[in-house]
Amino acid sequence: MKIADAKVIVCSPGRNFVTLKLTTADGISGLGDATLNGRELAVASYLNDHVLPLLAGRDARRIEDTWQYLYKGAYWRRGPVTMTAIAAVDMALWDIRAKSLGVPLYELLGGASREAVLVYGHAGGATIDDTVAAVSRFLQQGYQAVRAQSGIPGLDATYGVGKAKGVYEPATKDAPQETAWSSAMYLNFVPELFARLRKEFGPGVHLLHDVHHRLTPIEAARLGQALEPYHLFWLEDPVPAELPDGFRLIRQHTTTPLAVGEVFNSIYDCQQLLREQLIDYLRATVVHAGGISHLRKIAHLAELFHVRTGCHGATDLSPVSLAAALHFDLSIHNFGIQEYMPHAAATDEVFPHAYRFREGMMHPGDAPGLGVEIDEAKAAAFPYQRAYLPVNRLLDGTLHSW
Ligand code: GCO
Ligand code: MG
Repeated sequence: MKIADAKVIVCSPGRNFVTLKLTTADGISGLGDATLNGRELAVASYLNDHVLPLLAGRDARRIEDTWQYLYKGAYWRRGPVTMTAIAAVDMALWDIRAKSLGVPLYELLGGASREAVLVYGHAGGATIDDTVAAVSRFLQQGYQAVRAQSGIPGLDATYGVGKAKGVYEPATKDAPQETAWSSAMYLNFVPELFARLRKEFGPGVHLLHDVHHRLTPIEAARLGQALEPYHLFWLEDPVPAELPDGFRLIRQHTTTPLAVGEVFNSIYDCQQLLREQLIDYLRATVVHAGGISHLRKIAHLAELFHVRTGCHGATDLSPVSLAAALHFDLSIHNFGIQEYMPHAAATDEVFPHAYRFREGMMHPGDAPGLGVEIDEAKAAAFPYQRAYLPVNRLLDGTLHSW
């Protein structure tokens, strides 16, 4: 089971994806997602220039040893580029191992802990009425959990609200979009949105909301309190995630459940939040947090502190990552919810997959391995396009978190 071939495939079927394909001497291939939105080529170079030369001839079965070799061997530990590159190798090796045994990956991870995984969809609208209509469309499709974002009166563009109906893709070609932000306007508006949503849809549906790292701790505490009557499933990324102490203050003031971690790449980013029980859901994800091997360690640590998972699953995570997340979600005990944004049709054509959605739940399918392939000929028809995530400024021009 020696690794005989390794290549990095960069394509843009609707948006950019970086995919690692490893093939063993006996002809088994595995895929890993290496997409880091807006910084894709940095990971492609890390893999091509520094990792691939180390993989030739390695035993594909030695997944943990390879992980440690790439992590400790680089000397420069952690960071999104490094950890995304390691994640891609790790995913591809798990895919190969499961395929070699003829089993879906979740069987290797301890087997299914549930029948299927609960997912949440993204509803966004320019106004409260539009958001109500968007949530209602998700419920009609069978979703049991919906994230609701709405345009804010007085602000031109808001995170989570697309210009047109359909898939929301914040990255723009060639240059970042600049958006304007006012925390005061936002804080006055959001409770009204959720009051209306609860009134329309009753207590049964799970409602979620993403603040996208924009508040100070005391502002977030105020928002958490104001939203308590509408019992959200979670309030996500209330403050920028690099300061765990910020969550202590929020926690002292509200019982609204908190989620964070889509930008985390290591167990060390998570440990204080877990140990001090400052959050309820951890959003670290397979592609940006070191792959399946590392994310399992994170989830097991979280389990000790009664924190559940809620893996990031926006469309900038490729179908390979989504499949890996679904196998992971199905297998671990402390699963909470999985984010799900369906990919564009062109993406699904490039990445045929076995996972499926039914009545608000997903299942990775029972194809051997991850259950995702890449059609390289189709991928080649969609060359890379430079794209950037937006930047956000306060009304006086000060650069703020986007
Ligand atoms: C989410 C996220 C995304 C990110 C995106 C950045 O909760 O799904 O916040 O929408 O903005 O993944 O690349
Ligand atoms: Mg988010």
